[in-house]
Amino acid sequence: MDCLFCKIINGSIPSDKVYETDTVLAFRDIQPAAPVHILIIPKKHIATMNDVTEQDGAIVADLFTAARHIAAELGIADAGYRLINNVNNDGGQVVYHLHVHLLAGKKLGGLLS
Ligand code: DGP
Repeated sequence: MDCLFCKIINGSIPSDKVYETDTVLAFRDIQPAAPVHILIIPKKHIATMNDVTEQDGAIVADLFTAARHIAAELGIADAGYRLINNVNNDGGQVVYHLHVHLLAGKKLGGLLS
């Protein structure tokens, strides 16, 4: 499959992994937008949030559970963090494998513009 994040999952492209389960992988973004910028992805290839089905409920829960574990492990849970999912072109999605951005490490500015 010609998917960048599937190649990171299968190890053919290296990544700086921070968390992994049977269903989820998390690694540092190569273009960090904050001092902490981690991508949390399902191991199942799902292109966008538009492709999530009712059968993927456990996977979506696993993404958010992973975020909680990572925040605790990195010591950022109390200070706070932001989770973002970009969908398609207007949402700013560049990689078409579902992912949640975890941003932290500074006071983040306003989101809506
Ligand atoms: P999005 O715009 O939501 O599709 O975000 C895609 C992110 O993926 C973007 O912040 C940069 C990151 N990225 C792109 N290529 C790579 C890569 O090869 N390795 C890592 N770690 N991150 C990547």
